Amino acid sequence: MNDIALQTRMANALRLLTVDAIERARSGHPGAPMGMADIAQVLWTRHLKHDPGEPQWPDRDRFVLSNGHASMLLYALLHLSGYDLPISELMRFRQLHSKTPGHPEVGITPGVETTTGPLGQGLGNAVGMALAEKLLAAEFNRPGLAIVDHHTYVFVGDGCLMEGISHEACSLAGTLRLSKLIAVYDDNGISIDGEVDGWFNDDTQGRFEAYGWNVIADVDGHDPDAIDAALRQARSQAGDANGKPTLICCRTIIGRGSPNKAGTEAVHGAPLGADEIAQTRGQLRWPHAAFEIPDDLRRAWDARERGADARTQWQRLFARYEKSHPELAKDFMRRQRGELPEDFGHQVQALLDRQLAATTETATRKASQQALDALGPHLPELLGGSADLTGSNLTQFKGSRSLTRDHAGNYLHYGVREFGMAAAMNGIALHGGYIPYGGTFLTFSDYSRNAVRMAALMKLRVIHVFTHDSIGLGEDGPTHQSVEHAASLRLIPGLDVWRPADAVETAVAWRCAIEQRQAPSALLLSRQNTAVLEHAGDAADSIARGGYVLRELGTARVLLMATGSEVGIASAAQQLLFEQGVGSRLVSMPCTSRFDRQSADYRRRVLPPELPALAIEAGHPDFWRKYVGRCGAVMGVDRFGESAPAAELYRWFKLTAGDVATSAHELVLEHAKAHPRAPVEDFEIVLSCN
Ligand SMILES: Cc1ncc(C[n+]2csc(CCOP(=O)(O)OP(=O)(O)O)c2C)c(N)n1
Ligand SMILES: [Mg+2]
Repeated sequence: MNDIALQTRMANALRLLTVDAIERARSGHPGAPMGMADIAQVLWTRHLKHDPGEPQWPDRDRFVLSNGHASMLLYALLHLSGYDLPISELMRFRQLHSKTPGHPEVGITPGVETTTGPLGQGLGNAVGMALAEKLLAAEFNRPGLAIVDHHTYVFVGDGCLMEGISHEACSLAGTLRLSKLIAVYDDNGISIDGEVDGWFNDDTQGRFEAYGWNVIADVDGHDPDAIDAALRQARSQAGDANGKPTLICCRTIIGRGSPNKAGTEAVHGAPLGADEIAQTRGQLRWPHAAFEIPDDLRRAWDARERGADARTQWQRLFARYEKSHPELAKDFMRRQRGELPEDFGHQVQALLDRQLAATTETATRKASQQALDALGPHLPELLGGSADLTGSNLTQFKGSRSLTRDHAGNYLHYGVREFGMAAAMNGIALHGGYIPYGGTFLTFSDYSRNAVRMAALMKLRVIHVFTHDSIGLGEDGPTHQSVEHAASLRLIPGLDVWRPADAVETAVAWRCAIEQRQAPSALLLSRQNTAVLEHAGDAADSIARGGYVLRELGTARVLLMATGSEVGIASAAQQLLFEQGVGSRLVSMPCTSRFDRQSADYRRRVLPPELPALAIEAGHPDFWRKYVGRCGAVMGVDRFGESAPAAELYRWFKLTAGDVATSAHELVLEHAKAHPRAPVEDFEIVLSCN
């Protein structure tokens, strides 16, 4: 297709759908869609391999709109290409429960590959997608049967490239030579505050070349032939072993087509207004009413036939692959569906049996490695890694292979790039074929936090291994000791935060995280050894409920609830209390969100409201208030830590078994005072129990 006039009209269709939808919603960002319309038209009609009738087809190209505020561009593209996104949905842009939310959201609009809006993260997702493609190709392709062979295209704006994550993600992509990653930079010189020259004056070309990227500079982003040539050039080297990712820098005019606002920040994020839209129609010679697209343009845009052809071709290829490699083909499809191998349950059971019989104290990070050692070899889809803390996070299991730019593998040394790692893991999960997990210290979860949040929003099976989870890490001191992190991660809706107490709970946490297909998990693990706890035979089921009665000692007058390394301490306190004549119940709460999802009846049975409750966790106490109530008590750490050996810190912060027993006593007394009919005379109150 090289009819320039037709292409310009096709791009103008994107522009007008954008401005009309935004005007109708009285909200949105017309600037970037109008500026990138020509680029989008060329990419989507001449290069992108996609099938609107089958948006999930495995070998489609991936398209990511990292500058997600340009969402109307994507909706217009999907609509015109023939996806199940009728014009009525474009007319409901940004309205409650429409298929056209404010920023693109995966799972809501067919054809949207990832949720974008937090600038820079889409680029991080795209790096993960391109990596998944490269690894999957290395694993599954056979001579003459390249069943995995697609590109990842990502649009980025100035904002994406200003964000720090773009450095992490692009440095990694260059290092790993992700040659099928093609980023298109909307170099319009404008962001919200105005001309970016005052705050973004990098040599972008030099920067990306230094990362090991190909850079195609100075492309006129409004010249379809120039854009096409750049895309061709980017694709031509994409299959080479030494190929590089490509950045195409397109000079564009933000809001192009708007006579009075183009080229200014005024068009970035506000409706043009009726007058300006009328003038835009004039300037673009667009005689059609709002939401009206002439038939010839509809035909030119319609990608259904071309898409179905491409998919059918792939299906034929896959049928041949299936014939010559039936086992591989079966495994490929299983992994695409996100299903686990048939023997997964058996492997988990064997691990659980071993851990239930174990008698040595172990750190839960070590128990996590044992779980990986047991399960990893049977789960080829596990794709692990760490942000340069492999030896501390214990994330690499026996027999797993480190991948490099030249060798495939199932373990990635992400380098010191926590946010980049988390965003890439989201991309890997979105791509399909892998279950990504990655490690860092819990304290640095703050660095990755928004990507963890995005995983939860997108309902992705991504597993974060956060070790060194409290003051219990000891000598590294307050910079490394988590205080508020467990509580604050638990506030992310849809994220299961596990803080297992021993090897058995750790094994169950891994099982649940792997089986949980529609949500991310964070495993908070100790550096220091934790006690060996005695479990009932059906422990695995109880643990999977997120909270359960671990031990009842005597007739309970007080309820102790704890997580992670503090369960052992609470258990020792329970013993002390018992010896002093105070019965208690010990509840382990390895995953509060799972506990919250249990029936009200179950929750009441585990935490009977009449029993005064004391929560113990070496972290911020506020979170536990919802479980202990106004009359309960919480023992935690509400200030920053200190540098010292772990045992000394537990004494300093009053989190020893003796401290817990003392507090439990006080609570029992207070409760007795507040509830005079409680039978306090039955047992001896000992106030000092050191
Ligand atoms: C992480 C993050 N910070 C801030 C914002 C708010 N924001 C949305 S668009 C934008 C400006 C982006 O500039 P640019 O990428 O050049 O977009 P253009 O104005 O060219 O469309 C900002 C600051 C955001 N979406 N994400
Ligand atoms: Mg800009």
